[in-house]
Amino acid sequence: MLKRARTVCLLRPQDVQPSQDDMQVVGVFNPGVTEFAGQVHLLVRVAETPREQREGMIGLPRWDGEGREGGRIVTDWFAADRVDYLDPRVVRLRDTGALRLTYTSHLLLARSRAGDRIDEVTRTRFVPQSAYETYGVEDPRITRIGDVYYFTYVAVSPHGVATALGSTTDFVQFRRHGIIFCPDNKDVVLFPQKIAGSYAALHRPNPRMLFTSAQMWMARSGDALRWGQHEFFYSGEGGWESGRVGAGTPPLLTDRGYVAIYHGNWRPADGGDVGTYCAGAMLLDAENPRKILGRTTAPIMRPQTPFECDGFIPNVVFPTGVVDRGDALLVYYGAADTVTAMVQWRWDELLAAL
Ligand code: MAN
Repeated sequence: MLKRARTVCLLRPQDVQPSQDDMQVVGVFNPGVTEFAGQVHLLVRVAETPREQREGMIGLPRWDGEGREGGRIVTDWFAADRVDYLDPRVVRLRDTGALRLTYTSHLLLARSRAGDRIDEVTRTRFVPQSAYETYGVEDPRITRIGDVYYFTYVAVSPHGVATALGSTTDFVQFRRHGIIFCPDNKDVVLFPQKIAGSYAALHRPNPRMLFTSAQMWMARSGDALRWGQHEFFYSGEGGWESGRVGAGTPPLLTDRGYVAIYHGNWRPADGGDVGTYCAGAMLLDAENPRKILGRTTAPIMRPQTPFECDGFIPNVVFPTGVVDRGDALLVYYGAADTVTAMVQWRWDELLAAL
């Protein structure tokens, strides 16, 4: 495994105020990251659960925005014995068979000058608004294209788990461009420039397909809004990638090609458990990024530190953001679905491992 030059835990749930008084923050993780105006900007996923507890009941949160601005979180209460836990995050309601999340997420902006500590947790929040976001918005990935900072994010609702696109030029006002990949699809990252005339994205369609395990696909677009020309990209090679694979950080162009950090999941056969999430790296051809030139066969990162091994979902490292610091690569990730952390690698060592 690649040697980590440095690992820092940047943000914990107790560092963040809940979005409303009756909620509590249980996770601040999976951040979208970019440099803007000389500072590292992080759009952090904030997961909240209702503060109130009721005997024999479970409270499941959802956003009551009905597409309006200024929506808020309401809690639906169910008898605990009418609900089956699929894992700590997801329950099935016995009466309807519907799935619900035990928490709900929105995005919060934090800033860092040096990239290795948070200097400011702002009050800027990107909260669910549309009917496709009722159960939350999650896991943003930021790609700068020209002067526009695009971010893909997961939109969760009774319609399924889709990926939507947002954008900003100032990190004050945010535009919504709607759903770009329909349910179920997540782990969408945009490449930072046009390649052979079109934009490219990696995406991960439904992980429960009949004929295959989870696979990463590549799509193209003329305008970064309308996506098509879908092609298979990568399906993992067993072992630490046997449960799931998905894109992690937006690809970075180097003189050897695009470097992309991705995640793989190993899931125990007996189910129930979420399994272990590790990270790997890929080198992609600059002219034809569907061509994988190199790949770290062993994970470059697996859960090791206490905050990666213990938390809401133990044993998860989930890279979502990247900053290029010349001789070093800063990779931002969610650990144990609870905290935001940063790992630093030396470029020369990472490239040698590819
Ligand atoms: C999975 C996990 C969760 C997420 C839901 C909905 O269960 O990735 O983190 O909340 O999907 O997207």
